[in-house]
Amino acid sequence: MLLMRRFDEAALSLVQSGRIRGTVHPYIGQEGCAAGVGAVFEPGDLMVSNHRGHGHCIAAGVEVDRMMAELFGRAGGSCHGMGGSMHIADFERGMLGANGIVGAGVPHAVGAALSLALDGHDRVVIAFFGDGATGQGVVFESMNLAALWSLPVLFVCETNGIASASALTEVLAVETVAEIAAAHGIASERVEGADVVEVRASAQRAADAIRSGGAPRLIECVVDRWGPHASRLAAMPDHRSAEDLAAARRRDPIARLREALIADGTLASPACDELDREAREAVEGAIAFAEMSPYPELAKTSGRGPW
Ligand SMILES: Cc1ncc(C[n+]2csc(CCOP(=O)(O)OP(=O)(O)O)c2C)c(N)n1
Repeated sequence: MLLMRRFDEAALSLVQSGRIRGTVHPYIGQEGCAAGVGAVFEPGDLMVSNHRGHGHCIAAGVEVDRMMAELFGRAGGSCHGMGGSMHIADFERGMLGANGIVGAGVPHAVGAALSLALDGHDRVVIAFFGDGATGQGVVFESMNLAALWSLPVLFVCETNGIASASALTEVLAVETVAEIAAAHGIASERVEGADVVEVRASAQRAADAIRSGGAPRLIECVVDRWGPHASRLAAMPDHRSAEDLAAARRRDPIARLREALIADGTLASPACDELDREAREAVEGAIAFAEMSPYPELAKTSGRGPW
């Protein structure tokens, strides 16, 4: 979680200071979900991500050096600098790709799961998506096929209650995404995303059921995003109240875990600080790696350039 937090704080400031171009969607506040679900991700499992995908990539084990080089558009990136923040993929780690089109990764996960099922593997495909993706018909179609064919998909919806500028309550006819899963015959659990221990336990139950030949499952992680929807040079307006944002910050999954670890004697405060220092150093190292990495040679990657 610390690495995810420090990575995205750095990404945000790199865009705002103009050192990198494009847009990044900070995962700040939602780390409990990727860390909890990622804890049950095993070698051979697969994952698809969305536009807010840095935390998911870190959970899959993608190296932050290669992620940062991707943000800098450099050849050392996991997609040789040709993907950028919203298209980080690393097949060796099982990360099939982030995706800038809302909802579009979900059918990829179902396709990958069909392939695993046909080959007889006991692997799981984790599909991260946000509550806003439920406005996309393909998400319903994907759930339907996964349930109909008993495919090994763990759908993970990160419900932060807002899709860019649209509140979930204004765009969804039901109250929870778990209800959508139920309508497709998919068993689900709704968990507090700020409680990484609870998320992990829920993910473990779901993954065990899927690996033992069960049908797909869904976890709805109720999370908070208190950072901006996206970092751009010109800030976007945020429609949420200052009180709501302050309350979201108070539910910080990292602070919560730190307090719990100190309270039960697992880690002392200096050890927690040390972990944070290591995360900051890893991100600083990733920036140095990215800046030293050359730009991709377009002629080698495509006959006509990247577009
Ligand atoms: C098909 C499509 N429509 C609209 C957009 C613009 N857009 C980018 S992110 C986003 C909000 C998505 O909300 P959600 O899936 O809940 O994820 P969150 O940003 O809340 O993490 C929108 C509308 C897009 N990228 N793709």
